Amino acid sequence: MASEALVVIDMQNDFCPGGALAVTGGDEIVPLVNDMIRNTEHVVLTQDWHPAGHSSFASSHPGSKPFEAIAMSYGDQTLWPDHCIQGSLGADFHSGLAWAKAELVVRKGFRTAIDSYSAFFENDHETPTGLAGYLKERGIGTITLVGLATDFCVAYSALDAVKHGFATTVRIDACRGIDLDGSVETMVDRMRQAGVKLV
Ligand code: VGL
Ligand code: ZN
Repeated sequence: MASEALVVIDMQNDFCPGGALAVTGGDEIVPLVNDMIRNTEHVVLTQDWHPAGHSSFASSHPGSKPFEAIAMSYGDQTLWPDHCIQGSLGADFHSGLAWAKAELVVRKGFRTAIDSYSAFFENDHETPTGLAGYLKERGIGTITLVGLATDFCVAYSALDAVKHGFATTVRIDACRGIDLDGSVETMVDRMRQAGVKLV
């Protein structure tokens, strides 16, 4: 029988207040996410995990500033402050997150030349992370997504989940967004149109 999983996206220090790419209210959702972890049988976490000098960092492109977009071989890429560097404190999960129960941690963004918002594909929309195969092999057909950030990693993960045929819910109350130029509204619309259930 197909079962379900909770996928907790990027609940890391750098996306919480005080972090390098802080999402407003990012830490507020920790208690709710913990309740959901407690109440779901299968839990998967993602962890943004960049090498120093990653190509998504504005610091790797002289003359560019964080939050500008540049053209990469795989399409437009927003540039970010240095964040979630492999092994750094900023890349650790929020200290209040009840992560111990997780059956899998998917790390993403570890290739210098390409960013990865989605838990399923890198930003070329081609290179798989392995998560779809893992879930399918485990008989998991239904997923609920929570975490950071609504308009980037959560949204792209949800869109790819639907493409893979998973029944996909985003618990919007357990997410917080970065919101660059209305990107939360844009991505919420895109998710709804794609058939993601937004609760
Ligand atoms: C994210 C920007 C850069 C996210 C990760 O988790 O939404 N956003 N890296
Ligand atoms: Zn990142």
